[in-house]
Parts: sequence; C-alpha cells; structure tokens
Amino acid sequence: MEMYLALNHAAEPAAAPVVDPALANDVIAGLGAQQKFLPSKWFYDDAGSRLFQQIMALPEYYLTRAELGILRNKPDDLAEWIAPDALPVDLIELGSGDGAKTISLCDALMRRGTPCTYHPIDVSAHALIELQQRFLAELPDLPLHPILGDYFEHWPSTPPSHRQVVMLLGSNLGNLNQDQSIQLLKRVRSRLLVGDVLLLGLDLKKDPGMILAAYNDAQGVTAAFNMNLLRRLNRELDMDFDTEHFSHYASYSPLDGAARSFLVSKRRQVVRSRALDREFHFARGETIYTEQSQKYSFEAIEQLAAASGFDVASTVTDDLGWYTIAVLRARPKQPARAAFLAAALPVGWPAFTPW
Ligand code: SAH
Ligand code: AVI
Repeated sequence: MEMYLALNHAAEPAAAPVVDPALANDVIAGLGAQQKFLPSKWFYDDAGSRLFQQIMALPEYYLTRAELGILRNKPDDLAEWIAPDALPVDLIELGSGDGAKTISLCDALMRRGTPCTYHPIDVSAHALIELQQRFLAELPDLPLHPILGDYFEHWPSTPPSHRQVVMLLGSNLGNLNQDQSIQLLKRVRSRLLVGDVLLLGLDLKKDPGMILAAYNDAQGVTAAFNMNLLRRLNRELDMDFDTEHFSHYASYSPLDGAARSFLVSKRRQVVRSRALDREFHFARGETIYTEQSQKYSFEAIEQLAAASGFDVASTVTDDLGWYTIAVLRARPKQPARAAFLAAALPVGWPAFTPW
C-alpha cells in the first residue's frame, strides 16, 4: 500500500515554483550579458540572511564592529544632529537587516527623551522577523513599523510635523554602482524636507590586504554566502546549477576602491532553468559578477552628497579611522557650487558597473 502511494505520488508533476518576475528579469538580463552578472540584493533569502549574520561576526569582517563602535561609543555625536530639539523623529532605515546595530542608536535617543518611531525597510523577511523580536524584547516602548520590500519602491508615511531621519548603514550604499547610488540618494532627498537628516554608514579606503580578507575569509563563510545565490536560483527558478562546479573569487582594487565578488565556472557547462525555459552557457573560467562593495574617501562622500541634494554636516569616524557615519542634511535648492560638484564624477569609482 505504501509502495503504491509512493509510486503514485512520484508520478504527479512537481509543483512549479512561484516565479518572482523581478528575479526572472534580472537573471535573464544578467546571465545573458557578455560579462555575466547578478544584482547582490538577491543574496538575501532566509539562508543568505543567516549567512550574512555569520559574516558580521567573522574576525576578518571589521565593518560591523567598527560601525557598532561608533553607534555605541559616540551616540551623542550623532544625536546632536538627529535630535537637536524636541521635534519627534521618524527613523527610516533602508536595508535594516536584523537591526542589531540600530538598536543602540534607538536606545540612546529614547534615553535622551526624544520621541521616535522606527520604520525598518528590508527585502528579507528573516531579517525583519529577527529585528521585530529583538526590539520587542529590548525596546518594547519604541513604536515599530517594519516594511518588507525593496527600498527603491517603498516609503513609510510620516507626519510632516516630525523630523525624518533616514539611515543607510552597514556600507549598504557600497553595493550599488555610482548611478544607482545617486538615484537612491536623490529618491531619499525627494522624500525629505530641508533640514531632515540622512545617516550614511560607509567603509573607508584602507590597507588593501585588510579589505580583501574581509571578502575572502578563512572559514569560507563569504564563499558560502556568494554560492547561496546559485542555490536560490535552483530553488526559485528551477535551475540546475551544480555548486561543486563553481568557486568564489574576491578582488579589491585600490585604483577604484571597489571590492568585487564573482562566481567562477570551473568547467565548460550549460545551466538550465525550467521555469524560464532558458539555458545559459559557461566557458571554463567564465565569471558571474555578483557584488561590488565600494570603499570611500571623504572627498568621494562630499561629491556623492553634492550630487544628490545634501550637505555633509559631520562625519563620525571610529577611533582607528576605518569606517565613518556621515551625517548628511537635506539642503535647499542646489547652489551653483553644488551643481558644479554634481557634474563632476566622484573620484575613484569603478569603470565597470553593469547593473
Ligand atoms: N544595515 C544592516 C544590514 C546590512 S546587510 C547592517 O548594517 O547590519 C544588507 C541588508 O540590506 C540585507 O538585510 C538585505 O536584505 C537588504 N537589502 C539589500 N538590497 C535591498 C533593497 N534593494 N531593498 C531593501 N533591502 C535590501
Ligand atoms: C551588506 N553589504 C554592505 C555587505 C558588504 O560588505 O558589501 C555584504 C557582504 N558581502 C560579502 N560580505 C559582506
């Protein structure tokens, strides 16, 4: 009887995965390009989000500790810009992740008596669930309104009488190319009133060996994070990537300040997607460019701000000078100097930015 049921079950067609059209479009465009690429926002399915949490705890991944150091040790340097008066604050965080770092800042603001509401936006349900659990346990009095979705598309509605403070921490901006960075910052600016604030957590240029190690850790967690993208495509687009036949490759170029990650095809192979009814050919050694992680100079930060309608009010940097949280203020109509700066390309930006 059991055997009969098993056979019967096996004869049923497998349920087709529900295809996200945005993912389908990105894969068709990215794997169909001459230099194959995949946008890094697709890293963050549940498994990817968990792997990123492991990355943040790695000895080589200094970014998280440096940023946390600023948020924990210098909250007043930030609070004087975020809450200079008694105005209630709406904190809007783009790509919040699990909120482990942001909670320090929220805590500091609440202890100063600043009335605030927190609106984290993230594409990862796993990250937002962890965030919600953390905030409910540790800061139950903070009004929390998570938004599951792409920060290019979503924005919370907030009372005009409140100050909006937008946060883009973790050097998240570094995962966007120059055009996308300015596009996102301009979108943020279009939602703000003059005097509203944007906190940009950015990784600074430093010893290239140290940067490279952060994206090529000894335990192979970053490699697993990169490879998980292929597992996601197998599951969500019914693809047949064999992860044994790909390897992780990380690079850092001091010339343009970009760390870049790739997946390298170890052999000539064809990968199919039944959901897309497509096949993709790989030569031996061919790469998929999966992530850019830009490192910044203070000059580049000034130029980025000027190009998108902000002034840099302050930069709060960790004691070792590895990482900075730039405080940007929405400025009135573009003055002539800023228009001139905006026309100039930010210094040292990657020449090859396919997405
Ligand atoms: N800011 C957090 C998390 C950084 S990881 C920190 O510093 O620890 C990057 C986060 O951004 C992930 O949780 C990922 O799911 C999210 N993310 C990436 N691209 C996104 C997009 N386009 N819209 C919304 N969230 C995005
Ligand atoms: C989320 N983001 C800023 C990380 C970074 O450093 O670019 C993602 C990451 N990729 C590999 N390690 C960490």
